[in-house]
Amino acid sequence: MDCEILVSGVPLTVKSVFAVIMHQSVTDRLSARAEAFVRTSGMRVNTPGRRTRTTVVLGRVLGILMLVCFSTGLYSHVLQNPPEWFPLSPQPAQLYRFTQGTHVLAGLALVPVLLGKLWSVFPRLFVWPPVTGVLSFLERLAVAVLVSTALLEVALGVMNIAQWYIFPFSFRRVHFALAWILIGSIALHVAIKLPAIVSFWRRPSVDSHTTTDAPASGDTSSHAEAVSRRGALIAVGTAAGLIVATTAGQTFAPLRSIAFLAPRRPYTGPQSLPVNRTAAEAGVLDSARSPSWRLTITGATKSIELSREDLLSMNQTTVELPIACVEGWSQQATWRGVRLKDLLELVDERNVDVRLESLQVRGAFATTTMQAAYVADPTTLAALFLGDEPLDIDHGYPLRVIAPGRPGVLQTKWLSRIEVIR
Ligand SMILES: Nc1nc2c(c(=O)[nH]1)N[C@H]1C(S)=C(S)[C@@H](COP(=O)(O)O)O[C@H]1N2
Ligand SMILES: [Mo]
Repeated sequence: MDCEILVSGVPLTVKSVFAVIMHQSVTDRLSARAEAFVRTSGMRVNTPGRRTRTTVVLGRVLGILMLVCFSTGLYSHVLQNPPEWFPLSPQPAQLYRFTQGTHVLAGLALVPVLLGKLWSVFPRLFVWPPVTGVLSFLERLAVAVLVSTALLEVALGVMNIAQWYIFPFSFRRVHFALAWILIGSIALHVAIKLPAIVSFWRRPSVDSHTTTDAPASGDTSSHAEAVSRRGALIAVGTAAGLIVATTAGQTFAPLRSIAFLAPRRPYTGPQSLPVNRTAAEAGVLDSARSPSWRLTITGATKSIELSREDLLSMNQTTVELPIACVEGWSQQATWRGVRLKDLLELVDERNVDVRLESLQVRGAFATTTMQAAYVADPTTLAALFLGDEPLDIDHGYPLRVIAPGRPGVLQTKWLSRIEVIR
């Protein structure tokens, strides 16, 4: 049938293309070289640690961590770019803190698991010839995309939380796009490997003879040099555990004293709260301290200006809300100020989306958007105080936004203008 001819014809084509590009004797020599390289570089193809079970176990852990990162990342993305249909909810107030803390911790735990998984399949990168048919071509393509995207995605994430912005593109857009490529290539990879995975887990007894550290018969590696499967998993697990334990303190305060890897630690910085961008970095030192500062509130029919004294004379509300940075650190704090919805009532507006503008002239977070659900929440404030003191200039003096359940990037500091969006 047509279909069969097509399916069996393509591998022939792939092979013949290879034969044209490389003369048969050249491929033979390359193949021998690759084998010699594998042997001399000390990579023991048959080392127990490299056998299938390690690969499958690491693959599962990797898959789970990647799904956790993907779903929490998607949530973070949606909060920052909400589609019309998405039911935004300010409560629970701690939800984003939890999802984003998890995103970053799972992403960091991914580093040793990813490296361990690569180590466990490394010799197969030297299998020759590299492509034997349509399925093997797809398989290799999926793996190549999967490996390169995973490494790049994790590297970008780590660079971002370390605030090492050497890339000339928008981190968020690239991180988001790569996430989709990654999840797609994982789906393809798992689909192709499914028969192997299923048959492997259906026959656990076959493998039980080789679960010890001793090399199986026919194994060319020496016992002493063999890295045990258990050892490999323990090494990866320990590395992941150490990374998580020494970073988790950035969001889970009881572990803060051992948060050696955390770029930001709770209870540090002015007023015992970390700062992401200082007033000096935002270029607002003078404008924020200026006595002529006013908050402008603009509705459809009315616009008003309020001084700090005007705001202080209004009804004050105290709330306990976290700053939950997209970079994974978070901290609960006590804020006092005027309810945002009370301010909008002054211009006869309720149930509206607003644009929040800061004194900052440049920068991605100089202006943000807040949807009606957050504006209406009784704990959403234009905050004047942090704890019992007026806001430190680095925390947004004279006025900042604090709302429940939102990414830190949207908690606009040095607020100067609230404008209703039509
Ligand atoms: N105008 C302005 N507001 C801003 C930022 C900024 O760069 N400019 N950074 C945001 C980020 S990324 C975070 S995590 C929080 C941190 O608030 P804090 O510095 O008071 O802890 O402020 C947010 N508000
Ligand atoms: Mo942030």
